Amino acid sequence: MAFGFFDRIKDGLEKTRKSFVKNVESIVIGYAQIDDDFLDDLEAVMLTSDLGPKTTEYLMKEIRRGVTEGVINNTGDVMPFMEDRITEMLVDQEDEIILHHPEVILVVGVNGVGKTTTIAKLANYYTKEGKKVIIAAGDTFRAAAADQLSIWADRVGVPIVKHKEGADPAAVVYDAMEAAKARNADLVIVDTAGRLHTKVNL
Ligand SMILES: Nc1nc2c(ncn2[C@@H]2O[C@H](COP(=O)(O)OP(=O)(O)OP(=O)(O)O)[C@@H](O)[C@H]2O)c(=O)[nH]1
Ligand SMILES: [Mg+2]
Repeated sequence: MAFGFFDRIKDGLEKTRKSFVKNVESIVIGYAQIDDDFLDDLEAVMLTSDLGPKTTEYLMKEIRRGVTEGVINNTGDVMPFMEDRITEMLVDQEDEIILHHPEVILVVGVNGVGKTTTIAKLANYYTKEGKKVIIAAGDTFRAAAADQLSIWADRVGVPIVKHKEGADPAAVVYDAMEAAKARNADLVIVDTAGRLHTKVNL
């Protein structure tokens, strides 16, 4: 079988996963016991691996508790402990996200952080879950942004609502909501132009 598009996504994430695991393992090997330096290094790896400050803070709290309660006795116990905690967190998030009809996910963020790519992943995930998804090309600012999203929409097999470059993003979202209601869609995922907090006009 050809090395398909989803294999490439899986492969891409695999590299991130492997480097995270490798970095944790190298700290585990580097320290004979759990001390403050070990915990500091571990925290740094989590933050630089993009686990995010909230998740990192939660995991560090859990790990410290694990150490105090004697569940974690040496550095080798840390990785399995983290795996369990992370699995729990992911399972907890399996809850139904569609509370409104249609539900809207507005994806915002700094330029180039992966908004459009993440929308494709979300659209694929929820389509496979049996949800009816529509995506809205709310990034009318960057040339070719709507084309990029259209390619993803084709690959995933979901309809896209888009206007011309430079159009009012709110009008795109309005049309997407109308389309979602007319087609009885479950989920509208809205792409937006990348923006920095300093660009007031965006
Ligand atoms: N390694 C890796 N690369 C990613 C991931 N998500 C997106 N990318 C890449 O990052 C680059 C930017 O991704 P986009 O999805 O276009 O980012 P964006 O936030 O929509 O960008 P703007 O619309 O320009 O603000 C592309 O080359 C993607 O292939 C990811 O999870 N891992
Ligand atoms: Mg984008």
